[in-house]
Amino acid sequence: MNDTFRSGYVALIGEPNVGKSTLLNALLRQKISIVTDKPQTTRHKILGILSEPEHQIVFLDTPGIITPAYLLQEVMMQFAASAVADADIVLLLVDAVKAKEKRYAPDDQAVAKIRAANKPTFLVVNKIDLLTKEEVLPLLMELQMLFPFDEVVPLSAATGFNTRELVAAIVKYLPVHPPFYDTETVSDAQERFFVSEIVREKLFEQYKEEVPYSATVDIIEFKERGKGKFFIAADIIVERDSQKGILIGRQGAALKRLGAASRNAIENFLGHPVFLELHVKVRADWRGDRRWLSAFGYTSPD
Ligand SMILES: Nc1nc2c(ncn2[C@@H]2O[C@H](COP(=O)(O)OP(=O)(O)OP(=O)(O)O)[C@@H](O)[C@H]2O)c(=O)[nH]1
Ligand SMILES: [Mg+2]
Repeated sequence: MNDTFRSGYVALIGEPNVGKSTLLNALLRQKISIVTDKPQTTRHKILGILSEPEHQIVFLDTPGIITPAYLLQEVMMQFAASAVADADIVLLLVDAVKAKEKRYAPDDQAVAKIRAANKPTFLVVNKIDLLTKEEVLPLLMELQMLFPFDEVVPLSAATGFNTRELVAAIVKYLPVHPPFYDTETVSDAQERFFVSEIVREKLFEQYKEEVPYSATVDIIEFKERGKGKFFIAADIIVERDSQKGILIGRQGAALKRLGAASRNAIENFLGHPVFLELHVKVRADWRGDRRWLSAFGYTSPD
């Protein structure tokens, strides 16, 4: 390594559903953070490492900023706050369409958080594939009034448009520092975390409204059984018997569908055949119980 190598932490912050996880995956050219069309998909601080010859950027994907209504959401907001605290640079993401329709400007909470952090802050206007060229410029002018952003970058995480430009802008602000992680490493999380997230993604895709929000996935067993075949047992935890019923479905049909979709995605991710066993359990009000939260991996940072 030479003395011009740059490395640092970059937090992705914004309201739910603006495309933070999609952007992380696009920047890494690899899917490490789950994406759905529903808000509040991400519940953790998810680290993704982009290593290039002259720099290493450690991205932190975070849960969308909301006013917490229960303990799980409070922990989610602590993850977002700790990402801002860890960051050398903060990216505030907004959804271009919502911002244009004014249903969605970067809300005061997110701006207040980054203002207090007093760090280089970029405004990233995502989903511009959904706007016409003529719509983009006036929108950027308007959004710049919100905060003295160091950079404003319109892009599309979905198509990849302008994502290289974002990386180039980030590199300008990165401190000179040796890489924090081995340059082969993409994340600090274990395979079993990604597997639990994949099942959670399928839950969001398959079930409506309350079930995905009341559910979490707990990996009970993860081991190689026989040659290159993995045995994975996971509990899906919900808060009430009625949710368990919905999850399982008539004669187990819904759970079977969930298992098949999850297994497929897990096999793609691991690159191995997988035997997946899912069980549904009820833990009343687990989202509001500190001990259950920590048992299921939602331990508040620091
Ligand atoms: N058209 C378009 N859709 C996008 C783009 N980026 C993300 N999306 C979609 O927006 C939705 C939300 O994306 P996510 O990446 O899960 O958003 P998020 O900000 O991580 O959401 P939370 O984790 O809930 O805070 C998904 O349906 C994505 O496919 C984009 O650039 N263009
Ligand atoms: Mg997300």
